[in-house]
Formats: sequence, C-alpha cells, structure tokens
Amino acid sequence: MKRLLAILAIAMASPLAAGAHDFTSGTMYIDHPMIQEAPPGARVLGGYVTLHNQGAEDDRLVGIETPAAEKVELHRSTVTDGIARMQPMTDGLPLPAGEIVWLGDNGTHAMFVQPDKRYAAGDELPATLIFEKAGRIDITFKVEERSTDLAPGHGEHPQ
Ligand SMILES: [Cu+2]
Repeated sequence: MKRLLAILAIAMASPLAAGAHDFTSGTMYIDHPMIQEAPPGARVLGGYVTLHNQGAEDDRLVGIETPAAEKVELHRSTVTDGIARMQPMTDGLPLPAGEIVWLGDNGTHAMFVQPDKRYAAGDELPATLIFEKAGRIDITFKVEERSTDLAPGHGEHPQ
C-alpha cells in the first residue's frame, strides 16, 4: 500500500510529464503545447507552449492558425486594481536567440476563439505556429484538465 501511494504521489506531482509532447523544426524547439479544458459552451480556450529558439538569431512568434477555431489571438492578461484585462500582443511574442520562452508567463496565452466543438482532456487540436524567421510549423495542442498549478491568471480566463 505504501508503495502504491508513493507511485501515486509521483504521478500526481508531475501532471505535465504525462501529457508531454514536443516538436522540432530547424532550430526551433516547441515543447508541450497544451490547451486547458474548458466547461461546455466555452467560447474561448487558453493555449500555452514553451518555445526554445536554439538558433543564433532572434525570432518571434507572430501568430497561430488552426482549423479547429474561428481564430487564435496572442494575448497578455494583466490585473489592474483587481480587474483582469486582456490585451492583444500586437508585436507577437519575442524569442531571443538561445532563450527558452513560455507562452504562459506573465499572463501571456494563445486564445482560441469559438472552437468548432467541445474539446475535452485528451483531445488534440491541430495548429500552425507562425514565426517571423522559422516560418510555419505544424503542431498539435493537447487538451489537459484544468490545473491550478499554472501561474496566476491561467485558471481564470474569461469565458
Ligand atoms: Cu485571452
């Protein structure tokens, strides 16, 4: 019994490892693109991904496309005087050479607007990440159960 509990504890301590998947194209390493499961009828879904620009030149994530939603916007959430707001990241997400950037840090996220159906944990959404220099890279976002482990702001995406 103790052994079983230990195994459960390990499994629960690393919820991300279970759903981990990654993609590489050229010098761009794309780790763990995920979308948080939302309640039925949700009009938007929040997406997150880790990007490691392993090249010598700075790059930038300028957009995301998917056939699974009306559109995808890059947003940054801020809380001012207790009021949450989202702002479009009109210049995209900068990816300095050699650095690892998490779309998810500081309230950043990809907002999937009007998904074509309800996506539940375990589902996958095809998407294309569009980079200024690395070009278009096809990936899939995996839907995961809503987690409170994500940084502040992620769990409260306005629906
Ligand atoms: Cu948003």
